[in-house]
Amino acid sequence: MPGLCRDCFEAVEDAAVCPGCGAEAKRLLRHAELDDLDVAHIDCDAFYAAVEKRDDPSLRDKPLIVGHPGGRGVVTTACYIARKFGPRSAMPMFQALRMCPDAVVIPPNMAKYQRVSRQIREIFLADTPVIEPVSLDEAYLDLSADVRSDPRPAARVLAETAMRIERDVNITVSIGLSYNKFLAKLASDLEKPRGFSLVGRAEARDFLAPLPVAKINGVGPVTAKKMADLGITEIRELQAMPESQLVTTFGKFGRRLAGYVQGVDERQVTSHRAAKSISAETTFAQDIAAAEELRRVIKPLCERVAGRLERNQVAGHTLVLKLKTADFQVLTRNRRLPHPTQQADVIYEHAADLIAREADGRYFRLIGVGLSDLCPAAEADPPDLFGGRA
Ligand code: TTP
Ligand code: MG
Repeated sequence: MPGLCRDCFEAVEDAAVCPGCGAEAKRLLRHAELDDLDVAHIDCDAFYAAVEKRDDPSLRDKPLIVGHPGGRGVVTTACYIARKFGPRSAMPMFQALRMCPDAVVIPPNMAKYQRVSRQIREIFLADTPVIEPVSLDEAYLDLSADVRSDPRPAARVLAETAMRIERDVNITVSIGLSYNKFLAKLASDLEKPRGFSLVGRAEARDFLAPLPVAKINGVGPVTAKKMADLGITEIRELQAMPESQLVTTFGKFGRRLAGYVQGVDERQVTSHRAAKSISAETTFAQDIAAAEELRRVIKPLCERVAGRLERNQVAGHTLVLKLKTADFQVLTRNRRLPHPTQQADVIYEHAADLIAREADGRYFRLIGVGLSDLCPAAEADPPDLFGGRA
């Protein structure tokens, strides 16, 4: 079976340790499809905490929590030493400190993490021009032969990239390598920290079968709850359902889901997110003038928008309210929100406020609500205000 040493990048066949540099078994990659996989997902390990440890070496061996200290604060991330005691992202700080009273707490420094993130993207650019950042600390890379001139296999390029990040940025990353984005993302999470996992075509279905449904890209808490209500908890149960049933049960997302659970994902790695918005609208059977009634109609639309934001793993920073008057005039009202959001109740609260300004007795025949200025879900709804990242 083809193999590769992650420390000296030499090919290894069946040896237990690297014959070139003596690296131990866990530093060796072995996979039947090692040279055929070319879609990567790279995610930094305990990102904010790793950057803080890098900048203050006295913290290196201590449990570290990044987050706002004090009453209502939550953990944004905990280092791997602290995680042994239980603290996790989005946990209330008082609870995390009860589990790990010796933890050092540092408030987040977003400007610094953004700088580090840019530095890492520069390193990725040496590998391929096709990079799709998902949040500050993760990105997909397309390393297929048609987008780059370097003839070395993707696995080899990535092993060197991980090393370069360790050397030049002084933090560690975990890499997932597969043949599509869905599997690459799952793979990067398998052996954190400092992991490198491969999922090939031959084992994809068996690999997916025992995983909980919440691992599926786009299955957030709302969809996971819906599945649990139907008695579906593992991917194997979705694998047994025909696509038609998935579409009936989960709407348009059911089609994508049907592919995912069989290891099929047609999404391309795209360097630039198309500028777009997510919205929902409805035309009334009879024209409406009362603000109260307009608010009642818009509520399910806000939920629909929130569901679509969640499934697309994005959040929106600008709310757009659309109204069409009985005489077919279209009004749109924009509001920049204090933070990008993915949450139905936040969308509703602002939409209801805009409705109150417009409902002056005119009759309307249509109402719509949407969010534009989309960004990765990771940047939504700051944890210190809402108790967790959406
Ligand atoms: P993650 O990649 O989810 O977490 P991580 O990098 O801290 O740890 P892991 O090794 O498991 O990848 O998120 C990246 C950063 O985003 C994280 O360092 C802090 C921030 N974040 C939040 O602010 N709130 C959250 O709920 C999560 C999960 C992350
Ligand atoms: Mg991470």
